[in-house]
Amino acid sequence: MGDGTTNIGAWHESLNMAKLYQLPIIYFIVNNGYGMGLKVERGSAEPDLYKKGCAFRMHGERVEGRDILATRDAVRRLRQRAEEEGEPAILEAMSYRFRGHSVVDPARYRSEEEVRQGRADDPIQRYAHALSEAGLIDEDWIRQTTDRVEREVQEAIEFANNSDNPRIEDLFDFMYATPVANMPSKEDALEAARIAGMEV
Ligand SMILES: Cc1ncc(C[n+]2csc(CCOP(=O)(O)OP(=O)(O)O)c2C)c(N)n1
Repeated sequence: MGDGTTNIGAWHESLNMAKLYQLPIIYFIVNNGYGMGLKVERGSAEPDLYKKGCAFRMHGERVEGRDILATRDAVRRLRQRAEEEGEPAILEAMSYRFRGHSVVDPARYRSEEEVRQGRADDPIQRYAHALSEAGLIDEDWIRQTTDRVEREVQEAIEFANNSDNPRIEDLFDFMYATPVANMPSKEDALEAARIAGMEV
């Protein structure tokens, strides 16, 4: 989840239930410094987000999220605890948001210098560097992989642009693993669309 989620009441209720019922859950928070345009320190009375489970006696810790291996190790450890001891935990992965919250957010609430510094610590480049240092990959491999991924992404964008819009009656398909009580049926969705004046 994002850091913004940790200020919502439902999240705190979920922590309480997870601890009471000893559910094997890892709450993995990506703390990228901002919830929409709000700095974490301005939106959360406790900006050390991993501490937010203390009211429920839930273990929490922070990891450098830009360090892929450190993050993997922390998740492994907490996963083992969750599975073997039924101990839920919070893991806060520190990060930085390169762009605005969405395409309509020009991110004027932060300086260009801050963004420049944040971008300088790119986790993908950091890991590529670590792999190069270990002699596992070289410049050629990095270039070829970058080109291949770029091609794949462009193809996916073209596929999406050339596809028909989804149908309104398919709105709830593939959203939940199990049936949800009171979920609108396809007929309800169609009826709502008709009432809204859409052609269905
Ligand atoms: C239940 C709910 N409340 C409020 C919102 C409105 N909202 C959309 S994004 C957001 C903040 C998200 O913050 P974060 O997860 O840190 O995402 P980031 O800004 O880093 O993309 C809020 C409050 C929402 N989508 N859902």
